[in-house]
Amino acid sequence: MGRDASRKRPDRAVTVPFGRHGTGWEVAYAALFLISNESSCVNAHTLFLMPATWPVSCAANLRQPNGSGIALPPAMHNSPLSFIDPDIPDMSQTKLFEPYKLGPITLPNRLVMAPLTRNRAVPPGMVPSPLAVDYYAQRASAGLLITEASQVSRQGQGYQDTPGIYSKEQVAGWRKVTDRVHEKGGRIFIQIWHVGRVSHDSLQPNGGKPVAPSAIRAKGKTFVNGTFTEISEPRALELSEIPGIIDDFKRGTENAIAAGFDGIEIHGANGYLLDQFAKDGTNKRTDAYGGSIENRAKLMLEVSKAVAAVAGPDRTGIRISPVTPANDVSDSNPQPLFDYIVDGLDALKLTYIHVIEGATGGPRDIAPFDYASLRKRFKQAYMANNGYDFDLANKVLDADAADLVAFGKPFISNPDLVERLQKGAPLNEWDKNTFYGGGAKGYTDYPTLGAAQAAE
Ligand code: 8OZ
Repeated sequence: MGRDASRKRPDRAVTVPFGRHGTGWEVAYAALFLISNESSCVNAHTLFLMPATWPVSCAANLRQPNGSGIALPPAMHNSPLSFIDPDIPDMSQTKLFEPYKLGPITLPNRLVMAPLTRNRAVPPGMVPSPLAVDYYAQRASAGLLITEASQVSRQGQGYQDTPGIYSKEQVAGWRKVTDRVHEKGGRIFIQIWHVGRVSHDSLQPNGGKPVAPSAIRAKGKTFVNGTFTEISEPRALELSEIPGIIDDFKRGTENAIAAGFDGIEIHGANGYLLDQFAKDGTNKRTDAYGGSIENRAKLMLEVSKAVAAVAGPDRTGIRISPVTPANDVSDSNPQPLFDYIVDGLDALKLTYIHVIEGATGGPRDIAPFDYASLRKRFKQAYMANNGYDFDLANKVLDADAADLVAFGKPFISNPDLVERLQKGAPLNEWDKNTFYGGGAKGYTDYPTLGAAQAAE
């Protein structure tokens, strides 16, 4: 850490370490984190199925543009006066803080809050928690907020207490979120998903099997009924069921618009249904949705087309993860597959591709892949994600290799991440024990810089 950071920062991790004695599932998740090498750069997406050996990386250096810890001197903590300190880089001049025009929406900066699963929806209706209103509104200074993944149908749910976007009650719950975010001057997209095979019978309508392109069980666990459980054996979707899946995404989009969202992000990443169809490790179909690259990419592109037809392409983005091993997914030749997919997304004129570079929450270089090829093929915005720190984010923006950069965990613990980075101020550390499930603790109670200083 920088000079006085350890003394001055409102460091929650120091006061709320792994000593929680709860019996909730957040504790179980935390245990999994401990198994997974305590990697500070493992993000929310990875805990279930990722190897245990990834190196510690980005948490502490997110705000360190020059590789050394940057923290405000005491005088700046306490004084409204600003002065020039040669040791403190002027971070407000970096490209990360420049506005960006995303279709019809002007983003005041290039920092995007990544979709982050928080598992606090209210059962049985899977309605967004009233706390979600505060949680998202607190983070409204992000250039763009992307919500946690929200299932387009009951069949599309894979984990306990994730919110949906298929019922009137869910729309009403989300409407409260979007209204408050807009009142606070923010912009918010909803991420819509179908988990496919990454689910459990007990979450499925009538206790049926989760659906997949092919009946291949994912190695790994999901969290249901308060415990970690093996992912269930899936069944292959009938060809005749596929239009229904596309309709579910379409209805989710209509509902999202009714709920006041500024746009939609399709979850095409991390080994969920659309990624399962695209990749040949999970798709062994012999019909029009299997075999060739064109056939495997078909569902992702058809869903994209359907969503864009409802929301408008300039309000439709998609998240992809060409080489991630998340949720036991793999492809024997991802470059031509994703070159083809991105050509298709470009033809649909979607507003952004959100690309998880490398293994979700893990090594960026897990497999060779030419992301510049995707950047070249896609004329609208390129949103980069995975293991970015302040330095790398500015580097890729300066090199025009990306337009936007999505950050995950730092946004969990820093509602005012943008302001903190602009000021070179210390960051709160996150408490892994409260990532998944629970209430306000670790959700809406992380202090802003102003609140932390007032409390000092
Ligand atoms: C963490 C826990 C459960 C799901 C993803 C939506 O992997 C997720 C997710 C992340 O994209």
